[in-house]
Amino acid sequence: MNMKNISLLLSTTILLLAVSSCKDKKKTTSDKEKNKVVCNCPKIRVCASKQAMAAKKERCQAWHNQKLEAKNPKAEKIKLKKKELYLTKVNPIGVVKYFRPDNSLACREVDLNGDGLMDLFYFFDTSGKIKIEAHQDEDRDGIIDRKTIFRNGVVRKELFNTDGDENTWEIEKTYNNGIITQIAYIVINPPGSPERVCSKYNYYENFDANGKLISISWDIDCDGDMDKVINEKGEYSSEEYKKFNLKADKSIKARQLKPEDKSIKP
Ligand SMILES: [Ca+2]
Ligand SMILES: [Ca+2]
Ligand SMILES: [Ca+2]
Repeated sequence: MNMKNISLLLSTTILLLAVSSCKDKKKTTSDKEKNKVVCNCPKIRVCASKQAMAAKKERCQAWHNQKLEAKNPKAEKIKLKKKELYLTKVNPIGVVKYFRPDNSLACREVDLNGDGLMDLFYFFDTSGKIKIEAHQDEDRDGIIDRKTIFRNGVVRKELFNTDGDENTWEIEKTYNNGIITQIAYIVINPPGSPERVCSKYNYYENFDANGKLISISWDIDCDGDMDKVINEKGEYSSEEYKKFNLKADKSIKARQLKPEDKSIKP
């Protein structure tokens, strides 16, 4: 067995130990503590559910299948060819590339910290040259925390996952030619609101063509219509709302945007 194989085996063993260690910890947790499972794994180890790990391993193939199906539901599934690129002896799998049968690049996966787990996933168009999406797992739990969508190779949207559920994105940033135009959030409504958390975006920050914040609006009763607006004039304007693609409640309250009013989140 050469050094490369030994280090790969060692890394895999460490990973398996780490996953089983996290699993064992969960098993021994009492009912009372079910919601606050703490993993004592050392930093290099990874605490993630089996499902999240499996999804991470098959992310490229699954994404490719989804795109094919969206174009043509009857399209035949294509098995991508995998090519692993070993960077160093301590970094057993640095980059993995997946190719279509015509040899165009479908995905590129990157292990940023050398723990053998992929952290960054790039997905390419059928030419294999233009990036369509990038997914990033920022805390090595197997769940994607940030998704970037490109148009003509330039960032169009950035989606952030703050609740560990990849089916919902809690923050959405929209760009026009690389300049921010809107940030949509799901924020907690004030006490006394009909619903404290809406199922869709309920707070928007809107920017002008230069990326300057000019308006903030908030739907506090989750009906999809904005109830509060803060803008430069301190008045509700239906024209302005149309521009931002937002609807307003009849009783919408407006106040003036002050210099200290800033984006609530980065
Ligand atoms: Ca994550
Ligand atoms: Ca989510
Ligand atoms: Ca509303």
